Amino acid sequence: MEQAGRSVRCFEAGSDVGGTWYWNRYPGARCDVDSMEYSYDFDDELQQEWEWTERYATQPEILRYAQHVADRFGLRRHITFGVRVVSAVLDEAGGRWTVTTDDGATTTARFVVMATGCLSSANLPVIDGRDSFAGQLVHTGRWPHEGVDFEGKRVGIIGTGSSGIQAIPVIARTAGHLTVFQRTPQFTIPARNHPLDPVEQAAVKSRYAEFRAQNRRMPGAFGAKYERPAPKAVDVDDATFREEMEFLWQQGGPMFLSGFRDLMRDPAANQRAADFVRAKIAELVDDPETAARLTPDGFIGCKRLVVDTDYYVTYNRPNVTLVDVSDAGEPITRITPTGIQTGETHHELDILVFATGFDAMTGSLLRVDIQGRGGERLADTWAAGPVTYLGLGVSGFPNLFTVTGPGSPSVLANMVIATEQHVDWISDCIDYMETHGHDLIEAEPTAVAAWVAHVNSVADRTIFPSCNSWYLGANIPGKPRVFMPLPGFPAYVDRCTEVAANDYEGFRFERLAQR
Ligand code: N01
Repeated sequence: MEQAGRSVRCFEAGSDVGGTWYWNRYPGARCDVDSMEYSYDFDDELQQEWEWTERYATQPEILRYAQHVADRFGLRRHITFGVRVVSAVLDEAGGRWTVTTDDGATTTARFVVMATGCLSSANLPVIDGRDSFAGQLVHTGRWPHEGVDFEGKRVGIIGTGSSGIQAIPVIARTAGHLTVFQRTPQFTIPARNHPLDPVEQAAVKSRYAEFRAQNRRMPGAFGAKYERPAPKAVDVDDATFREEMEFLWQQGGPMFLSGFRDLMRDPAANQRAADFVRAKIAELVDDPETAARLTPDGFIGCKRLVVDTDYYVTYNRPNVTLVDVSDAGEPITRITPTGIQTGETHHELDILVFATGFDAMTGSLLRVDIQGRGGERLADTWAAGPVTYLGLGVSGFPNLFTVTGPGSPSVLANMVIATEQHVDWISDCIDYMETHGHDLIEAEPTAVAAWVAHVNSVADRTIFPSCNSWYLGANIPGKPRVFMPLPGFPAYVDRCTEVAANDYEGFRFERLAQR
Protein backbone atom coordinates (compact mmCIF):
# COMPACT_ATOMS: atom_id res chain seq x y z
CA MET A 1 0.00 0.00 0.00
CA GLU A 2 2.81 2.34 0.94
CA GLN A 3 4.63 1.56 -2.31
CA ALA A 4 1.53 2.71 -4.18
CA GLY A 5 1.75 6.09 -2.46
CA ARG A 6 -1.19 5.54 -0.13
CA SER A 7 -1.21 6.52 3.47
CA VAL A 8 -1.64 3.54 5.75
CA ARG A 9 -2.35 3.34 9.46
CA CYS A 10 -2.17 -0.04 11.10
CA PHE A 11 -3.44 -0.79 14.61
CA GLU A 12 -1.95 -3.63 16.62
CA ALA A 13 -2.97 -4.82 20.09
CA GLY A 14 0.47 -6.30 20.80
CA SER A 15 3.52 -4.25 21.64
CA ASP A 16 5.31 -5.56 18.55
CA VAL A 17 4.73 -7.22 15.19
CA GLY A 18 4.40 -11.00 14.79
CA GLY A 19 0.72 -11.75 15.41
CA THR A 20 0.40 -15.47 16.21
CA TRP A 21 4.15 -15.62 16.76
CA TYR A 22 4.02 -12.67 19.14
CA TRP A 23 1.25 -14.09 21.34
CA ASN A 24 1.91 -17.87 21.31
CA ARG A 25 5.17 -18.06 23.26
CA TYR A 26 4.42 -21.34 25.02
CA PRO A 27 7.22 -23.91 25.33
CA GLY A 28 7.60 -25.98 22.17
CA ALA A 29 5.73 -23.53 19.92
CA ARG A 30 6.89 -23.88 16.36
CA CYS A 31 5.47 -23.91 12.88
CA ASP A 32 4.63 -27.14 11.08
CA VAL A 33 5.16 -25.87 7.55
CA ASP A 34 8.78 -25.96 6.32
CA SER A 35 10.51 -22.65 7.07
CA MET A 36 11.65 -22.12 3.50
CA GLU A 37 7.98 -22.22 2.50
CA TYR A 38 6.43 -20.47 5.51
CA SER A 39 8.03 -17.14 4.64
CA TYR A 40 7.35 -14.15 2.39
CA ASP A 41 8.14 -14.40 -1.29
CA PHE A 42 7.38 -10.79 -2.28
CA ASP A 43 11.03 -9.75 -2.14
CA ASP A 44 13.78 -11.91 -3.58
CA GLU A 45 16.60 -10.23 -1.64
CA LEU A 46 14.76 -10.94 1.60
CA GLN A 47 14.30 -14.63 0.83
CA GLN A 48 17.87 -14.94 -0.41
CA GLU A 49 19.42 -13.27 2.64
CA TRP A 50 17.35 -14.73 5.47
CA GLU A 51 18.83 -17.95 6.85
CA TRP A 52 16.45 -20.42 8.49
CA THR A 53 18.04 -22.79 10.97
CA GLU A 54 15.55 -25.68 11.19
CA ARG A 55 13.10 -27.58 9.01
CA TYR A 56 10.32 -26.13 11.18
CA ALA A 57 11.10 -22.76 12.69
CA THR A 58 10.52 -22.11 16.38
CA GLN A 59 8.27 -19.31 17.58
CA PRO A 60 11.24 -17.11 18.60
CA GLU A 61 12.83 -17.53 15.16
CA ILE A 62 9.62 -16.64 13.29
CA LEU A 63 9.11 -13.66 15.59
CA ARG A 64 12.67 -12.47 14.82
CA TYR A 65 11.87 -12.87 11.13
CA ALA A 66 8.68 -10.78 11.43
CA GLN A 67 10.64 -8.10 13.31
CA HIS A 68 13.35 -8.18 10.65
CA VAL A 69 10.77 -7.72 7.88
CA ALA A 70 9.16 -4.81 9.74
CA ASP A 71 12.55 -3.11 10.19
CA ARG A 72 13.88 -3.90 6.74
CA PHE A 73 10.87 -2.37 4.99
CA GLY A 74 10.42 0.52 7.46
CA LEU A 75 6.95 -0.64 8.47
CA ARG A 76 6.92 0.28 12.15
CA ARG A 77 6.25 3.97 11.53
CA HIS A 78 2.86 3.01 10.08
CA ILE A 79 1.84 0.91 13.07
CA THR A 80 0.29 2.09 16.32
CA PHE A 81 1.14 -0.63 18.85
CA GLY A 82 -0.67 -1.40 22.08
CA VAL A 83 -4.16 -0.38 20.94
CA ARG A 84 -7.19 -2.46 20.14
CA VAL A 85 -9.73 -1.42 17.51
CA VAL A 86 -13.15 -1.32 19.15
CA SER A 87 -15.30 -0.16 16.24
CA ALA A 88 -15.34 0.61 12.53
CA VAL A 89 -18.36 2.60 11.36
CA LEU A 90 -19.22 3.53 7.78
CA ASP A 91 -20.33 7.02 6.77
CA GLU A 92 -22.25 6.06 3.64
CA ALA A 93 -22.60 9.51 2.11
CA GLY A 94 -18.94 10.39 2.49
CA GLY A 95 -17.67 6.88 1.74
CA ARG A 96 -15.42 6.92 4.78
CA TRP A 97 -14.92 4.52 7.67
CA THR A 98 -14.29 5.83 11.18
CA VAL A 99 -12.08 3.50 13.16
CA THR A 100 -12.02 3.92 16.95
CA THR A 101 -9.40 2.37 19.19
CA ASP A 102 -9.59 1.59 22.90
CA ASP A 103 -7.51 4.66 23.77
CA GLY A 104 -10.42 6.75 22.42
CA ALA A 105 -8.60 7.89 19.25
CA THR A 106 -10.44 7.91 15.93
CA THR A 107 -9.08 7.65 12.40
CA THR A 108 -11.00 8.00 9.15
CA ALA A 109 -10.15 5.96 6.09
CA ARG A 110 -11.53 5.11 2.66
CA PHE A 111 -10.69 1.46 3.10
CA VAL A 112 -10.55 -0.83 6.09
CA VAL A 113 -8.58 -4.06 5.81
CA MET A 114 -9.31 -6.46 8.65
CA ALA A 115 -6.11 -8.47 9.17
CA THR A 116 -7.16 -9.60 12.62
CA GLY A 117 -5.99 -13.19 12.29
CA CYS A 118 -7.87 -16.47 12.30
CA LEU A 119 -6.58 -17.86 15.59
CA SER A 120 -6.18 -14.73 17.65
CA SER A 121 -9.15 -14.63 20.04
CA ALA A 122 -8.12 -16.95 22.85
CA ASN A 123 -10.85 -19.30 24.07
CA LEU A 124 -10.77 -19.42 27.86
CA PRO A 125 -13.69 -21.76 28.61
CA VAL A 126 -15.99 -20.94 31.46
CA ILE A 127 -15.39 -23.65 34.06
CA ASP A 128 -16.92 -23.38 37.48
CA GLY A 129 -14.43 -21.84 39.92
CA ARG A 130 -11.93 -20.92 37.20
CA ASP A 131 -11.14 -17.51 38.56
CA SER A 132 -10.65 -18.82 42.09
CA PHE A 133 -7.46 -20.68 41.12
CA ALA A 134 -4.74 -19.29 43.38
CA GLY A 135 -1.74 -20.60 41.42
CA GLN A 136 -0.58 -19.31 38.03
CA LEU A 137 -3.15 -19.66 35.23
CA VAL A 138 -1.97 -19.14 31.64
CA HIS A 139 -3.39 -19.60 28.13
CA THR A 140 -1.04 -20.82 25.38
CA GLY A 141 -2.26 -18.05 23.08
CA ARG A 142 -1.57 -15.30 25.64
CA TRP A 143 1.72 -16.58 27.01
CA PRO A 144 3.56 -14.28 29.48
CA HIS A 145 6.60 -12.61 27.92
CA GLU A 146 8.72 -13.40 30.98
CA GLY A 147 7.98 -17.13 30.53
CA VAL A 148 6.69 -19.61 33.09
CA ASP A 149 8.98 -21.53 35.43
CA PHE A 150 7.77 -25.13 35.59
CA GLU A 151 10.79 -26.46 37.48
CA GLY A 152 9.60 -28.99 40.05
CA LYS A 153 6.02 -27.66 39.94
CA ARG A 154 2.71 -29.54 39.82
CA VAL A 155 1.38 -28.52 36.44
CA GLY A 156 -2.03 -29.17 34.87
CA ILE A 157 -2.82 -28.63 31.20
CA ILE A 158 -6.30 -28.60 29.69
CA GLY A 159 -6.43 -29.26 25.96
CA THR A 160 -4.72 -31.62 23.53
CA GLY A 161 -4.89 -29.79 20.19
CA SER A 162 -1.82 -28.52 18.32
CA SER A 163 -0.81 -26.15 21.13
CA GLY A 164 -1.20 -28.64 23.97
CA ILE A 165 0.50 -31.42 22.02
CA GLN A 166 3.50 -29.17 21.31
CA ALA A 167 3.73 -27.91 24.89
CA ILE A 168 3.21 -31.17 26.82
CA PRO A 169 6.55 -32.90 25.99
CA VAL A 170 8.53 -29.74 26.78
CA ILE A 171 6.73 -28.92 30.04
CA ALA A 172 7.08 -32.56 31.13
CA ARG A 173 10.88 -32.25 30.97
CA THR A 174 11.04 -29.78 33.87
CA ALA A 175 7.74 -30.08 35.74
CA GLY A 176 7.66 -32.02 39.00
CA HIS A 177 4.46 -33.60 37.75
CA LEU A 178 2.34 -32.89 34.69
CA THR A 179 -1.35 -33.83 34.59
CA VAL A 180 -2.95 -33.68 31.16
CA PHE A 181 -6.73 -33.15 31.14
CA GLN A 182 -7.84 -34.55 27.80
CA ARG A 183 -11.44 -34.26 26.57
CA THR A 184 -10.88 -35.60 23.04
CA PRO A 185 -7.74 -37.35 21.81
CA GLN A 186 -6.38 -36.05 18.54
CA PHE A 187 -4.35 -37.66 15.74
CA THR A 188 -0.76 -36.45 15.73
CA ILE A 189 2.14 -37.23 13.42
CA PRO A 190 5.85 -36.92 14.23
CA ALA A 191 7.36 -33.67 12.96
CA ARG A 192 10.85 -35.10 12.40
CA ASN A 193 12.25 -31.65 12.78
CA HIS A 194 15.97 -31.27 12.10
CA PRO A 195 18.56 -28.55 11.53
CA LEU A 196 18.44 -27.24 7.97
CA ASP A 197 21.28 -28.44 5.83
CA PRO A 198 23.07 -25.37 4.36
CA VAL A 199 23.52 -27.25 1.06
CA GLU A 200 19.79 -27.96 0.86
CA GLN A 201 19.01 -24.35 1.75
CA ALA A 202 21.34 -23.06 -0.98
CA ALA A 203 19.79 -25.44 -3.49
CA VAL A 204 16.32 -24.04 -2.79
CA LYS A 205 17.61 -20.48 -3.00
CA SER A 206 19.19 -21.15 -6.38
CA ARG A 207 15.70 -21.79 -7.76
CA TYR A 208 13.50 -20.02 -5.21
CA ALA A 209 11.06 -18.53 -7.75
CA GLU A 210 10.34 -21.94 -9.26
CA PHE A 211 10.12 -23.52 -5.77
CA ARG A 212 7.56 -20.90 -4.73
CA ALA A 213 5.54 -21.37 -7.92
CA GLN A 214 5.41 -25.13 -7.34
CA ASN A 215 4.20 -24.63 -3.78
CA ARG A 216 1.51 -22.21 -4.88
CA ARG A 217 0.03 -25.00 -7.03
CA MET A 218 -0.27 -27.31 -4.01
CA PRO A 219 -3.68 -27.69 -2.27
CA GLY A 220 -2.37 -25.94 0.85
CA ALA A 221 0.32 -23.79 -0.86
CA PHE A 222 3.09 -25.86 0.72
CA GLY A 223 4.80 -29.24 0.51
CA ALA A 224 5.63 -29.48 -3.22
CA LYS A 225 9.00 -31.03 -2.42
CA TYR A 226 7.22 -33.92 -0.68
CA GLU A 227 4.81 -34.56 -3.53
CA ARG A 228 4.58 -38.21 -4.58
CA PRO A 229 2.31 -40.14 -6.87
CA ALA A 230 -0.99 -40.34 -5.00
CA PRO A 231 -3.11 -43.27 -6.12
CA LYS A 232 -6.46 -43.95 -4.50
CA ALA A 233 -6.21 -46.04 -1.33
CA VAL A 234 -9.04 -48.24 -2.61
CA ASP A 235 -6.81 -49.28 -5.52
CA VAL A 236 -3.94 -50.63 -3.41
CA ASP A 237 -3.60 -53.73 -1.24
CA ASP A 238 -2.88 -53.57 2.48
CA ALA A 239 0.86 -54.17 2.21
CA THR A 240 1.28 -51.37 -0.34
CA PHE A 241 -0.92 -49.09 1.72
CA ARG A 242 1.05 -49.69 4.91
CA GLU A 243 4.40 -49.30 3.14
CA GLU A 244 3.39 -45.87 1.87
CA MET A 245 1.95 -44.76 5.23
CA GLU A 246 5.14 -45.94 6.95
CA PHE A 247 7.22 -43.89 4.52
CA LEU A 248 5.08 -40.81 5.30
CA TRP A 249 5.23 -41.48 9.05
CA GLN A 250 9.03 -41.64 8.86
CA GLN A 251 9.17 -38.51 6.72
CA GLY A 252 7.02 -36.72 9.30
CA GLY A 253 5.03 -33.52 9.00
CA PRO A 254 1.65 -32.40 7.72
CA MET A 255 1.94 -34.10 4.29
CA PHE A 256 1.10 -37.38 6.01
CA LEU A 257 -2.30 -37.62 4.32
CA SER A 258 -1.03 -36.78 0.84
CA GLY A 259 0.04 -40.30 -0.13
CA PHE A 260 -3.43 -41.28 -1.33
CA ARG A 261 -5.76 -38.86 -2.99
CA ASP A 262 -8.99 -40.21 -1.53
CA LEU A 263 -8.10 -40.03 2.18
CA MET A 264 -9.99 -36.79 2.79
CA ARG A 265 -12.97 -37.86 0.68
CA ASP A 266 -13.58 -41.57 1.13
CA PRO A 267 -14.50 -42.57 4.70
CA ALA A 268 -13.23 -46.14 4.27
CA ALA A 269 -9.87 -44.97 2.89
CA ASN A 270 -9.59 -42.48 5.73
CA GLN A 271 -10.19 -45.21 8.31
CA ARG A 272 -7.28 -47.23 6.91
CA ALA A 273 -4.97 -44.27 7.56
CA ALA A 274 -6.55 -43.67 10.97
CA ASP A 275 -6.00 -47.34 11.88
CA PHE A 276 -2.35 -47.04 10.86
CA VAL A 277 -1.87 -44.22 13.38
CA ARG A 278 -3.90 -46.02 16.05
CA ALA A 279 -1.49 -48.96 15.75
CA LYS A 280 1.46 -46.56 16.15
CA ILE A 281 -0.03 -45.19 19.38
CA ALA A 282 -0.31 -48.72 20.77
CA GLU A 283 3.35 -49.33 19.88
CA LEU A 284 4.65 -46.08 21.33
CA VAL A 285 2.77 -45.88 24.63
CA ASP A 286 3.83 -48.45 27.25
CA ASP A 287 0.67 -48.51 29.39
CA PRO A 288 -2.20 -50.05 27.36
CA GLU A 289 -4.85 -48.10 29.28
CA THR A 290 -3.13 -44.79 28.58
CA ALA A 291 -2.64 -45.81 24.96
CA ALA A 292 -6.37 -46.56 24.68
CA ARG A 293 -7.24 -43.17 26.15
CA LEU A 294 -4.93 -41.45 23.66
CA THR A 295 -6.47 -43.24 20.69
CA PRO A 296 -8.91 -41.10 18.70
CA ASP A 297 -12.14 -42.27 17.12
CA GLY A 298 -13.41 -40.76 13.92
CA PHE A 299 -11.65 -39.52 10.84
CA ILE A 300 -8.00 -38.54 10.70
CA GLY A 301 -7.54 -34.99 9.37
CA CYS A 302 -11.11 -33.95 10.13
CA LYS A 303 -9.81 -31.88 12.99
CA ARG A 304 -6.58 -30.22 11.97
CA LEU A 305 -3.84 -32.84 11.84
CA VAL A 306 -1.38 -32.22 14.67
CA VAL A 307 2.38 -32.48 14.23
CA ASP A 308 4.47 -33.24 17.31
CA THR A 309 7.86 -33.98 18.75
CA ASP A 310 7.89 -36.88 21.24
CA TYR A 311 4.21 -36.53 22.17
CA TYR A 312 3.13 -40.14 22.66
CA VAL A 313 6.33 -41.28 24.38
CA THR A 314 5.96 -38.45 26.89
CA TYR A 315 3.22 -40.56 28.50
CA ASN A 316 5.85 -43.18 29.34
CA ARG A 317 7.47 -40.73 31.77
CA PRO A 318 6.74 -41.37 35.45
CA ASN A 319 5.93 -37.68 36.03
CA VAL A 320 3.09 -37.50 33.48
CA THR A 321 -0.54 -38.54 34.05
CA LEU A 322 -3.35 -38.51 31.51
CA VAL A 323 -6.86 -37.85 32.83
CA ASP A 324 -9.82 -38.50 30.54
CA VAL A 325 -12.22 -35.61 31.15
CA SER A 326 -14.69 -36.64 28.44
CA ASP A 327 -18.25 -37.51 29.40
CA ALA A 328 -17.23 -41.17 29.32
CA GLY A 329 -14.38 -40.49 31.75
CA GLU A 330 -14.18 -38.08 34.68
CA PRO A 331 -15.32 -34.64 33.49
CA ILE A 332 -13.92 -31.56 35.20
CA THR A 333 -16.50 -30.53 37.77
CA ARG A 334 -14.74 -27.41 39.02
CA ILE A 335 -11.52 -25.55 39.37
CA THR A 336 -10.61 -24.89 42.99
CA PRO A 337 -8.04 -22.48 44.48
CA THR A 338 -5.56 -25.38 44.60
CA GLY A 339 -6.34 -27.49 41.55
CA ILE A 340 -8.94 -29.30 39.46
CA GLN A 341 -11.73 -31.55 40.64
CA THR A 342 -12.68 -34.45 38.35
CA GLY A 343 -15.27 -36.83 39.79
CA GLU A 344 -14.01 -37.99 43.20
CA THR A 345 -10.42 -36.89 42.53
CA HIS A 346 -8.87 -33.55 43.34
CA HIS A 347 -5.67 -32.83 41.36
CA GLU A 348 -3.42 -30.44 43.30
CA LEU A 349 -1.75 -27.93 40.99
CA ASP A 350 0.65 -24.98 41.19
CA ILE A 351 0.27 -23.96 37.54
CA LEU A 352 -2.69 -24.44 35.22
CA VAL A 353 -2.21 -24.14 31.46
CA PHE A 354 -5.21 -23.63 29.20
CA ALA A 355 -4.37 -24.99 25.75
CA THR A 356 -8.02 -24.56 24.84
CA GLY A 357 -7.74 -22.90 21.46
CA PHE A 358 -9.46 -19.96 19.86
CA ASP A 359 -12.75 -18.51 18.70
CA ALA A 360 -11.46 -19.15 15.21
CA MET A 361 -11.82 -17.15 12.01
CA THR A 362 -14.71 -14.92 13.09
CA GLY A 363 -13.85 -14.29 16.77
CA SER A 364 -11.53 -11.34 16.30
CA LEU A 365 -13.59 -9.83 13.48
CA LEU A 366 -16.77 -9.85 15.54
CA ARG A 367 -15.12 -8.44 18.64
CA VAL A 368 -14.86 -5.21 16.65
CA ASP A 369 -18.20 -3.42 16.35
CA ILE A 370 -18.28 -3.17 12.55
CA GLN A 371 -21.22 -1.17 11.19
CA GLY A 372 -21.84 -0.94 7.45
CA ARG A 373 -24.71 0.42 5.38
CA GLY A 374 -27.67 1.67 7.39
CA GLY A 375 -25.78 0.96 10.62
CA GLU A 376 -26.07 -2.81 9.98
CA ARG A 377 -23.70 -4.69 12.27
CA LEU A 378 -21.45 -7.42 10.89
CA ALA A 379 -22.36 -9.47 13.97
CA ASP A 380 -26.02 -9.39 12.82
CA THR A 381 -25.23 -10.06 9.16
CA TRP A 382 -23.24 -13.09 10.30
CA ALA A 383 -25.64 -14.20 13.05
CA ALA A 384 -26.20 -17.55 11.30
CA GLY A 385 -22.51 -17.85 10.33
CA PRO A 386 -20.08 -15.87 8.19
CA VAL A 387 -21.13 -15.05 4.62
CA THR A 388 -18.59 -13.52 2.26
CA TYR A 389 -17.66 -13.29 -1.38
CA LEU A 390 -14.25 -14.92 -1.91
CA GLY A 391 -13.54 -14.47 1.80
CA LEU A 392 -12.62 -10.91 0.87
CA GLY A 393 -15.81 -8.85 0.86
CA VAL A 394 -19.19 -8.74 2.60
CA SER A 395 -22.40 -7.37 1.11
CA GLY A 396 -23.48 -4.21 2.96
CA PHE A 397 -19.91 -3.39 4.01
CA PRO A 398 -18.35 -1.47 1.11
CA ASN A 399 -14.59 -0.86 1.09
CA LEU A 400 -14.10 -3.34 3.93
CA PHE A 401 -11.81 -6.26 3.13
CA THR A 402 -11.05 -9.33 5.23
CA VAL A 403 -7.60 -10.89 4.92
CA THR A 404 -7.75 -14.72 5.01
CA GLY A 405 -11.42 -14.34 5.91
CA PRO A 406 -14.02 -17.11 6.13
CA GLY A 407 -14.80 -18.45 2.67
CA SER A 408 -11.14 -18.35 1.58
CA PRO A 409 -8.53 -21.15 1.95
CA SER A 410 -7.10 -19.33 4.94
CA VAL A 411 -6.23 -21.80 7.74
CA LEU A 412 -6.19 -24.72 5.28
CA ALA A 413 -3.26 -23.09 3.48
CA ASN A 414 0.21 -21.79 4.25
CA MET A 415 -0.87 -18.61 6.04
CA VAL A 416 2.03 -16.44 4.87
CA ILE A 417 1.32 -17.20 1.23
CA ALA A 418 -2.47 -16.95 1.67
CA THR A 419 -1.99 -13.55 3.29
CA GLU A 420 0.29 -12.33 0.50
CA GLN A 421 -2.22 -13.43 -2.12
CA HIS A 422 -5.01 -11.51 -0.40
CA VAL A 423 -2.95 -8.38 0.18
CA ASP A 424 -1.85 -8.36 -3.47
CA TRP A 425 -5.44 -8.82 -4.64
CA ILE A 426 -6.75 -6.02 -2.39
CA SER A 427 -3.93 -3.70 -3.45
CA ASP A 428 -4.58 -4.36 -7.16
CA CYS A 429 -8.30 -3.81 -6.57
CA ILE A 430 -7.70 -0.40 -4.99
CA ASP A 431 -5.40 0.53 -7.94
CA TYR A 432 -8.17 -0.49 -10.30
CA MET A 433 -10.72 1.63 -8.43
CA GLU A 434 -8.46 4.65 -8.60
CA THR A 435 -7.81 4.20 -12.31
CA HIS A 436 -11.53 3.90 -13.01
CA GLY A 437 -12.73 6.63 -10.65
CA HIS A 438 -14.69 4.29 -8.37
CA ASP A 439 -15.25 5.33 -4.77
CA LEU A 440 -16.84 2.21 -3.31
CA ILE A 441 -16.63 -1.52 -3.94
CA GLU A 442 -19.14 -3.92 -2.45
CA ALA A 443 -19.89 -7.62 -2.87
CA GLU A 444 -23.21 -8.28 -4.61
CA PRO A 445 -25.66 -10.30 -2.45
CA THR A 446 -26.13 -12.83 -5.28
CA ALA A 447 -22.36 -13.34 -5.53
CA VAL A 448 -22.16 -13.86 -1.78
CA ALA A 449 -24.97 -16.42 -1.84
CA ALA A 450 -23.37 -18.30 -4.72
CA TRP A 451 -19.96 -18.23 -3.03
CA VAL A 452 -21.29 -19.56 0.27
CA ALA A 453 -23.03 -22.39 -1.63
CA HIS A 454 -19.76 -23.11 -3.44
CA VAL A 455 -17.74 -23.29 -0.19
CA ASN A 456 -20.31 -25.63 1.33
CA SER A 457 -20.41 -27.89 -1.70
CA VAL A 458 -16.60 -28.17 -1.77
CA ALA A 459 -16.50 -28.95 1.98
CA ASP A 460 -19.38 -31.45 1.65
CA ARG A 461 -17.30 -33.52 -0.78
CA THR A 462 -14.75 -34.04 2.03
CA ILE A 463 -14.83 -35.60 5.49
CA PHE A 464 -14.34 -32.12 7.05
CA PRO A 465 -17.95 -31.45 8.13
CA SER A 466 -18.18 -34.75 10.02
CA CYS A 467 -16.55 -33.82 13.35
CA ASN A 468 -16.70 -31.10 15.99
CA SER A 469 -13.79 -29.00 14.82
CA TRP A 470 -13.02 -25.32 15.20
CA TYR A 471 -13.19 -25.12 11.37
CA LEU A 472 -16.95 -25.47 11.97
CA GLY A 473 -17.06 -23.24 15.04
CA ALA A 474 -18.00 -26.33 17.06
CA ASN A 475 -15.51 -25.54 19.86
CA ILE A 476 -17.34 -22.39 20.95
CA PRO A 477 -20.68 -22.86 22.72
CA GLY A 478 -23.50 -21.24 20.74
CA LYS A 479 -21.40 -20.48 17.66
CA PRO A 480 -23.23 -21.25 14.38
CA ARG A 481 -22.00 -24.47 12.83
CA VAL A 482 -20.68 -23.48 9.40
CA PHE A 483 -17.57 -24.80 7.67
CA MET A 484 -15.52 -21.60 7.40
CA PRO A 485 -12.38 -22.18 5.29
CA LEU A 486 -12.39 -23.26 1.63
CA PRO A 487 -10.33 -26.34 0.73
CA GLY A 488 -8.13 -25.92 -2.36
CA PHE A 489 -5.75 -22.98 -2.65
CA PRO A 490 -4.85 -23.07 -6.40
CA ALA A 491 -8.45 -23.21 -7.68
CA TYR A 492 -9.34 -20.39 -5.31
CA VAL A 493 -6.45 -18.21 -6.52
CA ASP A 494 -7.46 -18.87 -10.12
CA ARG A 495 -11.00 -17.75 -9.30
CA CYS A 496 -9.75 -14.53 -7.61
CA THR A 497 -7.59 -13.77 -10.67
CA GLU A 498 -10.51 -14.42 -12.99
CA VAL A 499 -12.82 -12.17 -10.96
CA ALA A 500 -10.29 -9.33 -11.15
CA ALA A 501 -9.71 -9.87 -14.87
CA ASN A 502 -13.49 -9.69 -15.45
CA ASP A 503 -13.68 -6.21 -13.92
CA TYR A 504 -14.29 -7.60 -10.47
CA GLU A 505 -17.42 -9.51 -11.39
CA GLY A 506 -19.61 -10.15 -8.38
CA PHE A 507 -18.62 -6.83 -6.86
CA ARG A 508 -20.34 -3.59 -7.69
CA PHE A 509 -18.67 -0.20 -7.82
CA GLU A 510 -20.12 3.18 -6.98
CA ARG A 511 -19.11 6.76 -7.55
CA LEU A 512 -20.26 9.10 -4.83
CA ALA A 513 -21.90 12.48 -5.42
CA GLN A 514 -19.96 13.86 -2.46
CA ARG A 515 -16.27 12.91 -2.91
O1 N01 B 1 -6.62 -25.34 19.95
P1 N01 B 1 -7.63 -26.53 19.57
P2 N01 B 1 -5.05 -25.24 19.73
N1 N01 B 1 -12.58 -28.73 28.80
O2 N01 B 1 -8.97 -25.89 19.47
C1 N01 B 1 -9.77 -28.68 24.56
C2 N01 B 1 -3.07 -23.76 15.07
N2 N01 B 1 -1.81 -24.12 15.72
O3 N01 B 1 -4.60 -23.93 20.29
O4 N01 B 1 -11.40 -31.39 21.23
C3 N01 B 1 -11.66 -29.60 28.36
O5 N01 B 1 -7.14 -27.30 18.41
C4 N01 B 1 -10.27 -29.25 23.27
O6 N01 B 1 -10.98 -30.42 23.50
P3 N01 B 1 -12.15 -30.89 22.46
C5 N01 B 1 -3.64 -24.98 14.38
O7 N01 B 1 -4.32 -24.58 13.24
C6 N01 B 1 -0.79 -24.49 14.91
O8 N01 B 1 -4.37 -26.44 20.19
O9 N01 B 1 -12.96 -29.66 22.15
N3 N01 B 1 -10.99 -29.45 27.21
C7 N01 B 1 -8.95 -29.43 22.53
O10 N01 B 1 -8.30 -30.59 22.94
C8 N01 B 1 -4.55 -25.52 15.44
O11 N01 B 1 -5.53 -26.41 14.98
C9 N01 B 1 0.39 -24.88 15.45
O12 N01 B 1 -12.91 -31.91 23.17
C10 N01 B 1 -11.27 -28.38 26.47
C11 N01 B 1 -8.14 -28.23 23.00
O13 N01 B 1 -8.73 -27.79 24.21
C12 N01 B 1 -5.11 -24.24 16.00
O14 N01 B 1 -4.00 -23.36 16.05
C13 N01 B 1 0.56 -24.91 16.82
C14 N01 B 1 -12.22 -27.43 26.87
C15 N01 B 1 -8.16 -27.08 22.02
O15 N01 B 1 -7.56 -27.47 20.82
C16 N01 B 1 -5.71 -24.33 17.37
O16 N01 B 1 -4.89 -25.19 18.17
C17 N01 B 1 -0.49 -24.50 17.63
C18 N01 B 1 -12.90 -27.64 28.09
N4 N01 B 1 -13.83 -26.80 28.53
C19 N01 B 1 -1.68 -24.12 17.07
N5 N01 B 1 -12.27 -26.46 25.91
C20 N01 B 1 1.48 -25.29 14.52
O17 N01 B 1 1.73 -24.70 13.51
C21 N01 B 1 -11.40 -26.81 24.97
N6 N01 B 1 -10.79 -27.96 25.30
C22 N01 B 1 2.20 -26.48 14.80
